[in-house]
This record gives sequence, structure tokens and C-alpha cells, in this order.
Amino acid sequence: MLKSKEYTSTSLSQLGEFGLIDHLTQHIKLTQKSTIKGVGDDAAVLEVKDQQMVLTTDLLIEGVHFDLSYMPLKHLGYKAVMVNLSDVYAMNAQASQLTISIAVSNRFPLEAIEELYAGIYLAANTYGVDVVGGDTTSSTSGLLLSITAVGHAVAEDIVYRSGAKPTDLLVVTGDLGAAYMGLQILEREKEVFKVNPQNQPDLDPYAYLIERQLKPEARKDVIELFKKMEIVPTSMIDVSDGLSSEIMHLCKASKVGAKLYEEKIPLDPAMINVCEEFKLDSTTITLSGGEDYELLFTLDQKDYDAIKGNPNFTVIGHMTEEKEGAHLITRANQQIKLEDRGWNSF
Ligand code: TPP
Repeated sequence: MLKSKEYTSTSLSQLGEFGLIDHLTQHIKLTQKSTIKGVGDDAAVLEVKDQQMVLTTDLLIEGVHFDLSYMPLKHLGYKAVMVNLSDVYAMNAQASQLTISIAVSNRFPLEAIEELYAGIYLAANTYGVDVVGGDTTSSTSGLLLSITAVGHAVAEDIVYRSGAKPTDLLVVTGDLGAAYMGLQILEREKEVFKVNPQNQPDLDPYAYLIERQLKPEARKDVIELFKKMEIVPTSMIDVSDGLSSEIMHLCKASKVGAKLYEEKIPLDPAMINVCEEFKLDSTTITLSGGEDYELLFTLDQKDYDAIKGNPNFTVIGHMTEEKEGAHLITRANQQIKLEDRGWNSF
């Protein structure tokens, strides 16, 4: 009988998602014309003729990234596309193609998979991207979905995480924390349903939060605005894991520090209400919640006039010298060291 190899035990939960990525990419040596800068960004950047090609992939696993007891399959398909497009937009590139791969257990009939793809095609049509390939296979453990997105931009437009300067402004689009609170509502209703399936909850007050969780929109409009306003952020990342870890990524890649002002973090009133209802601190939720799919970027101060007064943008802080570190300045004017408390799937 073949004996399977025994491994010494370094636990993945100790290493964390980013530790694992660092570990797996430390020996990469690129032989083609792909910029090494792409590794560790939201997407890889490859040089194709005079254009830069952006390439990103995301894996979504049932039970880890989604729960089908409240996530309709059509929404899942839509959201899975958004998660990928958001990574392309975070490079200030336009998305153009997708490949879709699924592994599916025989628990799912054809009609269910058709629902999933209805969401995928709705997203692709809405955002003007083509589905050009993929793979399907069987799974022994529910549904797995892997999407790869391709995008393009000219070299001058590509924005990496590494370009922030110590005097830049720190800016975010939209509002934060709503998707996480939407998830809390859905999880709560799931538990209530187990005890009392007859319960008819009034979810109207939570509609915005649930929508942000189940049907997020990637910020293609923001990329187009940048073009129109003729500005290019100095660094950028999408807010998928929570504000704290995204700020830390920008700081690490750009070798700068940051000051984030609590009173500036944009919150929707419904998000504030539900935080009160759940007795949760709204700032903590924005720092560690994730799935906002907003864009966090740094901007040269000279470009401030272009975004000033535009409701899409909120200046939430500024970058500093690296040695000053990354801090949250609370409403009470206390300075708290930012820690990476974002979502970690391990
Ligand atoms: N568990 C369930 C059942 N549903 C959820 N929506 C979450 C947890 C929360 N959640 C899922 S993915 C994610 C969060 C907060 C973060 C983003 O996912 P990831 O694949 O790490 O995005 P990436 O950083 O790779 O772009």
C-alpha cells in the first residue's frame, strides 16, 4: 500500500492568508515580460505589445466565502464576477474578459447551475465584459467557483499599491461596513429560521445592507471618472478584506505610514443603526469587516481640487513617513496603532 507523505506541521491558521501567499511567492522568478510588481497587487500585470494586460483570479468556496441558505445562486454568480472586476479596477484598468470555472456536487440540478450563470451573465453584460472560457467539473464538497478576469490599460494608467508618497491624501469611494452588517443580519435570520421557520421578518430597514452583501457593485464608474478628471491615483487597492488591512497593504508596498481619521470614515445611516442594534462599534466594523468592494487610493495633493465636493470620494486621511507607522486618530483625538484585523479565510 502507498503510504502518504507525512508533513511537519506549520499550521495555515498561524500563517494566515497573507503569510501563506508570501511563502508561496517568495521564489517566483519571472522569465516573460510580466512585471514583478504585479505579485502582491490586486492583479498581475503583463506586457502585451504596447498595452499592459491585467490578470486576476479569485476562488469562492461554499461554506468559506458564501452560504447558500441565504445567498441566492443568481446573486452568487453576480457577486463572484464583481469580486474579480473590482481587482481589475483596483489597478485602474478596464476589464474585458472572464473565464468561469466551477466544481459542483450532484446536490445541484441543472436549473440551479443555470441560475448561477444567469447572475454571471447579468454581471458580464452590465459591465461590458465577455465570458470567453472556463471549466466545469464535479465536486465532493458542494460548490466551488473560480473566476479569472482580464483587463487592459496603457502603462502610464496602471496603478500599483506601491506608488504612495508620504504627503499623499488617503481617499475612499462610497461607504464602508454595510456589506458586513448585511451579513450579520442574514446570519441572524438564518438562526431565527432554524428555531421558527414561520417567522416573517421585516427586512425592509436592512435592504441597503443586505444588497451590499448579496449584490455588490464594482467601481467601474470610478475608473471612468479618473479618466474624465484626468487624474491617476498614486496607489490603489480595493476594499475586500477590511479598511485596516488594505491601508496596511498600501503602507507596506509603498514604504510609507498613514493617518486615518475615524470621524472621516464614510458610513451609511442604516449601517450606523444596525451597529447600534448589534452593539458593535461601527469603526471596528469598517476596519475589519470587508466585502465593501470600494476603492481605496492615495492622491497627490495637487489633484485634490479634482475630487473636492464629489460625493463619490471621501478623504479619510493622509500618508506619512514610513517611520511614523500607520495609525487611527479617534474622535477623541487618541492615536491608535492600526493592526491588520481584516478578513482572513484561514
Ligand atoms: N462567510 C460567509 C458564509 N459569507 C461571507 N460573505 C463571509 C464569510 C465574509 N467574507 C467572504 S469573502 C470575504 C469576506 C469578508 C473577503 C474577501 O474575500 P477574498 O476571496 O479574500 O477576496 P480577495 O482579498 O482575494 O480579493
